[in-house]
Amino acid sequence: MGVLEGKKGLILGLANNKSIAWGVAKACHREGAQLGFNYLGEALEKRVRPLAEQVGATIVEPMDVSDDAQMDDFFEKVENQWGTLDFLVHSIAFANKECLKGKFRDASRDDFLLALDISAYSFVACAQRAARLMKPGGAMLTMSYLGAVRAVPNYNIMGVAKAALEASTRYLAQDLGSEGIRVNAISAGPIRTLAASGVGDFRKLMEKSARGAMLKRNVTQDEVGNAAVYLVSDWSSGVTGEIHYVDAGFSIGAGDPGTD
Ligand code: NAD
Ligand code: 0WE
Repeated sequence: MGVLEGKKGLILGLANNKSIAWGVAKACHREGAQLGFNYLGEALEKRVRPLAEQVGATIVEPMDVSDDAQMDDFFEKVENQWGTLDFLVHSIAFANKECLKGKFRDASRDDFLLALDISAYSFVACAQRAARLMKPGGAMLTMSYLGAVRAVPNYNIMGVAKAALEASTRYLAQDLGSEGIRVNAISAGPIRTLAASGVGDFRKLMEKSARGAMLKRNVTQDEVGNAAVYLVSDWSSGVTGEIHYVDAGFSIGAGDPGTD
């Protein structure tokens, strides 16, 4: 009997079988959860629907998190089909590609607002709609990165967005704590996904991160998935407002692999 047996959960941000959301989906399905997904646009529907079917999804609907009307429609469908919700996993980020290289200071107002809107505010927008469907025991989870708390070369505006996302995690935990709903984040080490493939020199970053990690390797989508199961399940019932690192120990080190 899986630890998520009888629970219904949304996994937002599945793009393909390399997505962190896919690692989370497989782990949650293995543990007995009933799952629902969104997709961004018709191009991704072709990829997302077959994956969703593999894990027996009962909801697969479009939602662009930059559009309040699409968000309302999506959560209305969830309410009509499921009535209640036990957990939500937010695995969504976006910034203009040109912002992930060169100088942070070159970001325009629109670049800044877009990155913060899609990568940070969208978690708040999901939380306010999901909370209405949750009973005490509900749990929400988002995906962050070390660039929230350290200056990582080229991560730039996304680091500012992740800082806002992590602070939002704490304030949502404060708001929803009295309703018995927990809110946490995973800070994952670098993983080769669609969002990472657009990034120049990602191979270098992966190599450096493996060398600097205590485990001398990088983490996988499946490892993030297993940690996600813990954070959305009753096993973590005493944990909220937490940023849980799944980074093979990179962040406890000096970040400089030195001469070893
Ligand atoms: P991914 O490309 O597979 O997932 C990103 C998702 O965001 C996609 O499904 C995309 O459709 C969705 N998205 C973007 N804009 C959207 C919008 N307007 N509306 C709805 N959905 C939108 O890449 P991933 O690496 O799995 O990223 C998932 C999360 O994990 C992100 O928050 C990312 O910052 C975080 N993260 C990634 C890494 C990494 O190295 N890959 C490390 C730590 C954290
Ligand atoms: O959060 C991320 C990536 C987020 C991301 C990626 C892209 C690429 C394609 C957001 N927006 C876009 N926009 C695009 O057009 N990560 C944690 C992975 C990542 O990205 C980096 C990293 C790491 C790690 C960019 C620079 C430096 C390090």
